Amino acid sequence: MLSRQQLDQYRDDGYLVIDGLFSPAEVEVLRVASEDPVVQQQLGERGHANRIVHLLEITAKHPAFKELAMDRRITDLIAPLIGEDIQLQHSKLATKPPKKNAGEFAWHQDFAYFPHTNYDLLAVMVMLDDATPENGCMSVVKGSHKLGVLNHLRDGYFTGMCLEDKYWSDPSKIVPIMPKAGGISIHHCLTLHASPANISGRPRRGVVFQYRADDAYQMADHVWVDTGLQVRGKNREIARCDAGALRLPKRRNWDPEFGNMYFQSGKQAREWNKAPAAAEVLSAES
Ligand SMILES: O=C(O)CCC(=O)C(=O)O
Repeated sequence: MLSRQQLDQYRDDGYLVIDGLFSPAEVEVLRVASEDPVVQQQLGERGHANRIVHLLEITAKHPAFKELAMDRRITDLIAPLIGEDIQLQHSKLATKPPKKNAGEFAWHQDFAYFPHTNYDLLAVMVMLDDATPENGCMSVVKGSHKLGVLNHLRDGYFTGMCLEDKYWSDPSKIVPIMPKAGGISIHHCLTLHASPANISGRPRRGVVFQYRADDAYQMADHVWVDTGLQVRGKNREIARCDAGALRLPKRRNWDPEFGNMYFQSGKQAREWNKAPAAAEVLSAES
């Protein structure tokens, strides 16, 4: 259960750190799962020895991670923040290499990647190693979840990073997020956050779950294999639309899947739309 003070902190500052949620033995089970040969092979293919890797769909790669995503200690804790009925939006193992000075992740808001019909989404990061400034722990801009969606686009295309650097220029607003192994951080989907390079010479591993209220419907970006996993309560099949006007994260060279705002038309209509409209042809002829 979150205390009144924790609820107020989440509402006012847009983040929380909770230590000691999982025991050292449970953390060890997760570390062993992250050493699984399939997981290690996929991390290797993505170059985790030299750069930050977010290995997505981690709940589908080892049962320990699916159990963790559904653990009542997490889902009951976040219910007062986003509601009783909760789905997973995505999951990942977030690794930073032991190689010094690698693993930086630029300032961004998660919601800008995958806009939904409302803002009841949050990320939980379960630490498998103590998070410290040396190993590139996340930092947040306190209170930035109240700024709305900031610009992450250049020339109309999504860049994956926020372009409004004035928001992290005041050091008094930057808070390092330092849960110990077995602890978690929670941040609102609009909280600006980043993580610097790992200079510790040791790995930094965390499991990230993005959770959403079941009435938050996704308008853009990927639908992963575990997107929509019901982790608490039920799916009421109601889309609550109170996110306002949103610019969607259009990507270059990307064929969007069904279920987002870029895929709202039938195959034939898309073909027809590529040809000049009949009205345009007529006006050109006259
Ligand atoms: O792995 C990290 O340190 C960055 C995580 C992050 O920014 C995210 O998952 O959105």
